[in-house]
Amino acid sequence: MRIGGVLPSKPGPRVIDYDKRNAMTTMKNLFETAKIKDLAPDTLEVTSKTGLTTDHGVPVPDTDNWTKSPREKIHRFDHERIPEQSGTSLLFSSLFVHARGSAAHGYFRVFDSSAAKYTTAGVLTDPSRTTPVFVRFSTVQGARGSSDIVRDVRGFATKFYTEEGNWDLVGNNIPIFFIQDAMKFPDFVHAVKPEPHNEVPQGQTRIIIFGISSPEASHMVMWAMSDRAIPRSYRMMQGFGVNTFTLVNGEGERFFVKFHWLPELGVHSFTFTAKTSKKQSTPAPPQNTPSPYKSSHPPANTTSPSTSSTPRRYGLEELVPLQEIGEMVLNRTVDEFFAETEQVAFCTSHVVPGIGFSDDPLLQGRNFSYFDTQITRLGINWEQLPINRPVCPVMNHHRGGQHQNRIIKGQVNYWPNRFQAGPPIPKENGGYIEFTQKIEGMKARVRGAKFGEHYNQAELFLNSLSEHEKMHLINAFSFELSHCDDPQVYETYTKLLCAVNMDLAKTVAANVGGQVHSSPTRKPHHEKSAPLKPTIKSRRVAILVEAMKALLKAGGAVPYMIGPRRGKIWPCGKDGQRSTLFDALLMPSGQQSADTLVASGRCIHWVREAFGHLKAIGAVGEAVSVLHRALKLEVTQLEFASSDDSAVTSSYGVVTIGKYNVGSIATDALEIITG
Ligand code: HDE
Repeated sequence: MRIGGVLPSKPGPRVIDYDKRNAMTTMKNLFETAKIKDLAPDTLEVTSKTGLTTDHGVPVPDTDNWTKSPREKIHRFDHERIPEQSGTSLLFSSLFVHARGSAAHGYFRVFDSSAAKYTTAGVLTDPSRTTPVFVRFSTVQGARGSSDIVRDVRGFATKFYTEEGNWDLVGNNIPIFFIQDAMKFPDFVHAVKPEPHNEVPQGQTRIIIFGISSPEASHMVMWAMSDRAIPRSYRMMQGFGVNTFTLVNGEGERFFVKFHWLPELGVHSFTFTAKTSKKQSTPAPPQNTPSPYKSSHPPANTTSPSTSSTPRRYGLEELVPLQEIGEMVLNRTVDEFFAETEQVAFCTSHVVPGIGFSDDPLLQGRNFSYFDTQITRLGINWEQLPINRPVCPVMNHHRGGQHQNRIIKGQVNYWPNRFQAGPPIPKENGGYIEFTQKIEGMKARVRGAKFGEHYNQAELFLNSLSEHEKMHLINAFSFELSHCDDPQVYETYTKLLCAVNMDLAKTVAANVGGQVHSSPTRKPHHEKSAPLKPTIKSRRVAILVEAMKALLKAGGAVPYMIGPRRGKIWPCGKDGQRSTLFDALLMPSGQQSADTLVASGRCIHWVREAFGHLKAIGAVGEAVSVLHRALKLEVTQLEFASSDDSAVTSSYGVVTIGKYNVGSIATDALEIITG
């Protein structure tokens, strides 16, 4: 037995052992200081021979499937974080995942009581109610101070302060998830977060690393590599409850439901590849700070289409149509980031009467994990914090704990008691009743057979993308995989892609220098979902007017840009806005204007950069020559319209418009911009 930490009762005189000290200063021993030796007994190298056990040493045969009892893995995960060190101050412990966020206040209202056939929940059925909400949007992987425009899933967590208590709908902007059982979550998060030995990289896609050994992630990885993972703003992305919940109506009937948010402004993405995110983040205006925001909230027994040209989720929407039942408006930003955005805490287990849970093993695990994690983050009384507390009365017999704010008068803190004080509330008076159901079958720690198919939906997602979206996806896969130096990663992943789509697998393999496979590992179904209606709302379109201004100034005129309302003109030079900050670029016609643009190195660079970042580009009449000058080195096949009225759209997303057809500019521009 080794006994540590025992000090001699009387320390003797300090004797310096010169031989030992000299030995320690040689290069070899510099790495073997007394401290390193001291730490050695506590250091364990993980190898293929060090098998898994619980914290109390019992061998573990399965870490991926959830049963109610062995919760240690999730428990440990929930309490993994300690307060974050930041500069000279200690910030309160950040969320482990979803650490970087922005939040806003608002309200939710249903259009009518049509959902009453599914649920008794007043928040979903009573049109006379205005339910306050607080929504926190977030990225998943990065730490609290990381960029919020990286390729990542976005969190979309909504707290409804209803008359019957708080309902937390803790969702994401992608309708599915990487794993099927919550028990895998700690492994998944560890794999996508910075590496444990050096805490890098920060806020970057590491999902493929996890995906190589977890084919169940295939569908979600497709979404993560698509433009959906680089939303243009939190105001322009969908939200999904992801898990299946249940609704119970007045007759006691139960329905399965998936909750969806559809943004008024449409679903838009940054059109850049991962490598350009730095360019995008530095000078960007606060794209992701919520401003008045409007989205509809259609809980229904279905998934829903989105409003971008990206596809529907499963094709199930065709079978069970979406029902829009209400609208959420976010109209107020927070007064203090820490007190509101940082301290807000959500729990999937928080539902109100009329809403319940399915048996989805992901949801069941989440119902345990969120409450548990808040205990570490905010303490056991976290629900008393101003941003978290309900707007309806709270009374129970829970007492004490750190930071207890409430002073409860009276002699009893238990039930039943002889005063009948603090009695349970029966169902007739609004008490929450669990849905009663008959259950039969085996109880075993295994994954059900229906969880075994991983590629059909991934293929459906890919098939449903438009051509330019496919191109973005291929670029994203190629970019991410070419940054994995270990051939095992890119070889395994391109092989896995053969089960999704052979063309995708071949192109990516060729791009990353991996093995190009010739035969699919699965029979493709070739199905696709209908695309969704695009919208130009809120798109930022750059119009290159620099040349015209210069021209007018040279002639002694005082140029004004006149439009139906006041707007801004930004310089495109070194200190101005980059082309990467816009969704599209339009260059007006005019010979002198075009000549000035062609002569300006900055403008040419601007156009090239826009093209390189896959922006929609429109050129009218003589401005086509600017495209020639800027792009001819890169694109030989680019077609250009002659100077008549026609418009030509090339497969590169560039449209050129005839000289005189001013009327068609808006239509064509709209078409290319919305893809
Ligand atoms: Fe979370 N998740 N999660 N998650 N999650 C957390 O809770 C967890 C999952 C989501 O803005 C944590 O308060 C498990 C799916 C959002 O405050 C933690 C599993 C979805 C947020 C946690 C999942 C989400 C979180 C970390 C099972 C989409 C941020 C801190 C696989 C529906 C909420 C915290 C905010 C946060 C656990 C999976 C969304 C650790 C065990 C699926 C939006 O408790």
